[in-house]
Amino acid sequence: MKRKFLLLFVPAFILYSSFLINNCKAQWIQRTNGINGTVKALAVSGTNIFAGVYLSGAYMSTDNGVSWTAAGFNGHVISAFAVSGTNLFAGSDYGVYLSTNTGTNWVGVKTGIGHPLNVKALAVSGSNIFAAYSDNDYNVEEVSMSTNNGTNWISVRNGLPGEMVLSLAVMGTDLFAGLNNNLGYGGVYRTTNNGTNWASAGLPNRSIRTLAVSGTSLFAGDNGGVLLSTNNGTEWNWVNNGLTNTNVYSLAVSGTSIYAGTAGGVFLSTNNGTNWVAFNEGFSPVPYVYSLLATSNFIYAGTWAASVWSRGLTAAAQVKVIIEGHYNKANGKLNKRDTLRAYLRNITSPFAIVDSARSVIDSITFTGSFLFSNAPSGTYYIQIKHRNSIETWSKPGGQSYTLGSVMNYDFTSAAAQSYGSNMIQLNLSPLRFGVYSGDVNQNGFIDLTDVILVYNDASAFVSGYVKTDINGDNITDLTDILITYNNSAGFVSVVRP
Ligand SMILES: [Ca+2]
Ligand SMILES: [Ca+2]
Repeated sequence: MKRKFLLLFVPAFILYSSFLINNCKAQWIQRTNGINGTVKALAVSGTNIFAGVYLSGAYMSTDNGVSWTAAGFNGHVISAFAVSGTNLFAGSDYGVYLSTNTGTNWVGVKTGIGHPLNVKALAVSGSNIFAAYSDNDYNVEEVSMSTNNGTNWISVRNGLPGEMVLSLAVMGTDLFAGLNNNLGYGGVYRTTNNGTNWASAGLPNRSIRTLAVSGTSLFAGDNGGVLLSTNNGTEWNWVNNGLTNTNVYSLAVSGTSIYAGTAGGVFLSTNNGTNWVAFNEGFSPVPYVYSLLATSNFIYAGTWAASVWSRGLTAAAQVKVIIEGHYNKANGKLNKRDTLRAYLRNITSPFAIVDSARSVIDSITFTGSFLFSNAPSGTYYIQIKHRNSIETWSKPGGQSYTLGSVMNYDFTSAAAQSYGSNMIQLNLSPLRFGVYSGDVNQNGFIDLTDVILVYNDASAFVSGYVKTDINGDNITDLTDILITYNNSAGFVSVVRP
């Protein structure tokens, strides 16, 4: 008998555990509101996110990638952006353009005379702007520099072979260029004097699609994976451990996190490339990631034919809440770690939902980590929903939320922490309050209907993860009937703003 129980219990527990883990993590969300197609370039300028969509021009988002509007270059290719103060440069198939008003207007600052320039890469080093481009008519590969925000340009390619420059990266006062391998050169080149001279910095015969800098570490990505040099290109080592797709198109750095965009999604290394882990939760299907942008709060992936995806990197809101039925007064813990959904809602009518997140409430700390991905900084009500408890809102006036900062909220310390003081006291010392349990049919009232639902399941000896198990012991019985009955006798119902 015991053996049989274990055999059933173990697979159920594994399923339940993986369910919990998946629900705790932030996920990639595909952004298709106002944008679609192949995204080859991403940039942040102030609080605006820019995306270059293949043959569709530039797009801008003012709400962390949730929605997008066209920002010029309709019908064109944007392969690179660069930001210098409030100046935003775009590298297009018609040359370099500058916007000083976050994409409202663009002025051509490096365009061909009578023929287009196909810009591949841009970089800002101090007050200097570098542009790498192909001259479409004369088929010449060129690198130019401007010291005055694009008004004048000089050629700075002395020492570079005649290969196309695919990528540029700045480390201190040095500039590195990643070359295509079409004419038998390829590799990485370095200049320490703003392009007056370039010298080889290794990796000959490789097409370097992307370069990224983290401190004194230089990362290069190509079709064989990621290479790392910590001595300005004198030596390179493959750092592909855990990189299950080595077809690398893009790299991004945020703090100590290195992200690699590949033909198999995104990989993350938090130890300077020593190990990588797949960072693909939410991708469906897993896209080719052509471009990456990591800000302090979000990471953005520009994909082949699948638009922009974004994912929150922010610290999660810590919300402390007790489900009445789950509280065990004898040991001061919860009978069950259960899932809650928290919503951030506007504080003015009609109190629209701005964001939502799911988390599991810890049975000892009564706290769940809710990672909100959409909401901008502001003041919100926190609304809590649980599968068989009364929907409960935070206290009047709302809570201040700052994107990227941890928001703490404690529903347990006082009844008045809930809107309308709509909670039940569970304990005197320490003083604890909980969310009313027993709204089995989730209609906002605990009444005879709920009591009958619990009674019927109790009569049928129902067990397991069911809505009629009010106290979280996986059995529906008299205990559950009593909790529901008491709250129905007290005419408990939802109190909303
Ligand atoms: Ca009900
Ligand atoms: Ca029960």
